[in-house]
Amino acid sequence: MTLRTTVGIIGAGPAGLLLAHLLHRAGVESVVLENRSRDYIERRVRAGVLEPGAAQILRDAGVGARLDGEGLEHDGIHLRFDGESHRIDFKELTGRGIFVYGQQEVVKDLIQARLDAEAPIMFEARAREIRDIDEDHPSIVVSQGGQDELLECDYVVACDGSHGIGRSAMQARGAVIYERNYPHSWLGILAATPPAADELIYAYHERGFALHSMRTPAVSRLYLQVPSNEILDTWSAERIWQELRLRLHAPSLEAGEILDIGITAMTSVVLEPMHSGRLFVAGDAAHIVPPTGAKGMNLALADVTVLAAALTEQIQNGSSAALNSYTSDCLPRVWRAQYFSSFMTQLLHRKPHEDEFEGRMHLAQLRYLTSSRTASKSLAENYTGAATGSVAVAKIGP
Ligand code: FAS
Ligand code: PHB
Repeated sequence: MTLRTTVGIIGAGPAGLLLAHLLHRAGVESVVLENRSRDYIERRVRAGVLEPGAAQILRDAGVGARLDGEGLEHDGIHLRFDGESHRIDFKELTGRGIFVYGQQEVVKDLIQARLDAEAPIMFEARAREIRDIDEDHPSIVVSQGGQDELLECDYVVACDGSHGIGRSAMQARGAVIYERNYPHSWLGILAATPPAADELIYAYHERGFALHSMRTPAVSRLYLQVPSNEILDTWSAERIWQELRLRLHAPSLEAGEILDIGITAMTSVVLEPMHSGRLFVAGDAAHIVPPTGAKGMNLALADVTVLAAALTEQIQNGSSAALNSYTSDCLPRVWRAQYFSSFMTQLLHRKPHEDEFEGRMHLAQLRYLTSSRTASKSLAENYTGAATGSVAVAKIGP
């Protein structure tokens, strides 16, 4: 059977769902294809920090009510190292804070909005192939319930994450992948225990990095640096809690039921360009950042905000300028976030076999960051997304 829509969207993560929602609000039809079940993606625990700009995008799109009602507004973070704890006051330094609101909550809010609008979203529907990308009507081969269907579109947007068919389709058309892999991963847990502090704690420790975050006043989100080839089974609950207390300098951190556990590899990836013909790529499908800078979800939401406006301009007014500049409009922000995420990762993680000279270099940089207002402000601007705003660019020459 052949289905028909204006924009075919692969993936119901933050990128695909927000894109569909923004297009719907602009009067542009789309179909969202998601290969997992609704229950699976609403329970998938991932990112947790929204920049104020991303929070405003969700509010302006009419899906910010629960964020404002249940999200935690934080004015800063803590950096801990060598027995010291230093607060970086984002609000005082930049006038901006951050919002702690689980990615799965963003996904739930956007799915609900899609269903309330009675707009098409197909769960357990796997996009297998993208065809005729250079034609006016590209199509997507979709497998659902053992049946293959063809979704005919005017445009295809791959929001299918880091292992999706969108990225491979772009690479087959000559797109280039820029990549860095880090020699460590994060072991992350979601636990039914009250946070040990009111704000996030990023801890540098000779045993390895640790991060204290949260979801609610009763649920904590915690991470430990582990070797990149770590086996989860080697980590008992007791060992996890002991290591977290030690690295975070948080003896009062209470153990609680572990509700979710997983290991996430740390890698940096950028795909250039992010569009070709009638195929566009957004979110993790186009770029991956190590989570140390809390940028992944924010970049995904920013990409599709740009793309939704550009597609609407083309479809409703026939103007292709914004669509043609999608890649060049997004890449400066993506690389800025890459740099900051890499900076935070290298600052806070000890590489395997680091010697004491390198250990003292970490501490020297951390002491500078927490004693210099200029350095603290730079970190605060990058973390809250202020650094990716419209920076005035001095024109050289006449
Ligand atoms: P997503 O990966 O969220 O969504 C892609 C969707 O496409 C998925 O639902 C997938 O099922 C679907 N899909 C894939 N192939 C398909 C196909 N062929 N057909 C149909 N559907 C298909 N970021 C942070 O900032 N902080 C964190 O702590 C953090 N932790 C993370 C932990 C893990 C395990 C992972 C994988 C990522 C983490 N991230 C984190 C990054 C993450 O938050 C991403 O930036 C965010 O999910 C990006 O959203 P999307 O681009 O929508 O991609
Ligand atoms: C989270 O709360 O999941 C989180 C917060 C900050 C990060 C990464 C993850 O840098």
